[in-house]
Amino acid sequence: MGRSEELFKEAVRYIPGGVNSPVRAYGNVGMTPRFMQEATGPYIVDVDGNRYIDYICSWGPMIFGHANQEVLSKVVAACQHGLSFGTATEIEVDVAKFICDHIPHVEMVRMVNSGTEAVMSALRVARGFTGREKIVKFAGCYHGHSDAMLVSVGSGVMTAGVPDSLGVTKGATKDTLTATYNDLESAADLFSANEGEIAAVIVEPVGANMGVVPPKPGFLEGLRKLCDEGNALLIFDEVITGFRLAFGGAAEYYGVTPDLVTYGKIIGGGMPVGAYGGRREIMEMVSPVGGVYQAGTLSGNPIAMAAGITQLQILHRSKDMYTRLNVLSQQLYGEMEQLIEQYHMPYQLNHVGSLGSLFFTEQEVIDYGSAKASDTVAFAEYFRFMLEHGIHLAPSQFEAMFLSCMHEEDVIAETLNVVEAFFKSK
Ligand code: HOZ
Repeated sequence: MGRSEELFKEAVRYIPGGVNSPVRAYGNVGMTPRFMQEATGPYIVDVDGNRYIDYICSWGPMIFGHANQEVLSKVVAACQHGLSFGTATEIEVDVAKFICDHIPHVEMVRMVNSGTEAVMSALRVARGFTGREKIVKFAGCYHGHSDAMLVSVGSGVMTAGVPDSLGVTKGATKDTLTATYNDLESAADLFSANEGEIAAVIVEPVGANMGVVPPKPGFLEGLRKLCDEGNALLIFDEVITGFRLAFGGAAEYYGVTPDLVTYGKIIGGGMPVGAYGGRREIMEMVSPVGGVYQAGTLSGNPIAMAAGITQLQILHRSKDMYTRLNVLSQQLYGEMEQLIEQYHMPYQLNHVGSLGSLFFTEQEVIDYGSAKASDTVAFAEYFRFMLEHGIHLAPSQFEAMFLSCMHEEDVIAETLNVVEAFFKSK
């Protein structure tokens, strides 16, 4: 038995399922999780010393690869001054100013500690601003685990074997309306049936928690129009796409401007951070200026801010990093597409920029229903093969692959060799 197995046996005695977040339990790939101990560049190493090429990248933030030295040194320097003050600090102003200076649709921003918190707070602000209660979300989109958002959810809930979470009251979700991703008409129908009652539409501008599902041309633009006509706010959940598809996230990438945006881990360079921001008149609803209450002792924590601003500054000054990341991503996804064709694999590869998912289904994946049609047993076999051959993927059909700019040509080539070996074995 390896050290990972030993640790897992111990972990399940003290932590539900042995993990602090369900997806990483490996439950749906029929294995016990690998416990990781360190990571550098594109590589991650488990407690048994096995090295893998990592395509989780901490679920997105490690866009420069793991253990970026500039980020680490700023974090270490910040630690010397104390870990947390629970007071206002200069670095919070630096981070907020940097974001507002460089993201045109963010005029004010509030730091929180996770994407879940960011969404929960943004929804409250939208309700406070519009004086309305209903929210439209899309099936298969995941916006964190707050009660109101645990309806037709993607990510771990898709593989948990229950339709949605127990413990969420009907009251908590009665104002959550669900539309079909990439189906504008389904959203328009909700607007017609709930005229004057919808506060906001929240969407992952690229679905990335039911596997990667890109928006069809016109989908995001159509949502913008629906919101404008219905006097509702458009919220982009950019926890995954923010600062990844482009510095300005999916909003910049697709040229559609949301009223509010939520960010997650990438804004803290891997530290526990989230944020929400948007137009000044909306953000001025937030306490202590306005009547929408939201607070957090550790929000804007100086260590997280040090990591965050350093990563954002590097990202901004090396804007051609996005070009480079896209070239590497195209090498991976483009060649995977060729291999699928060459070996006549009945699979779908969806990808946008550095995000991608190989779906084990013959039908095009455009929404929750088509994503769920995937053969998760076949995915599990693929996952195990890849892991055994040194490639660390997200342990679920319904998560994304994340590349970093440290996934250079040789790393991609090594990955493609393993993908080809898997296809050959079929
Ligand atoms: N879908 C999640 C990231 N957006 C998976 C991470 C987790 O639940 O631990």
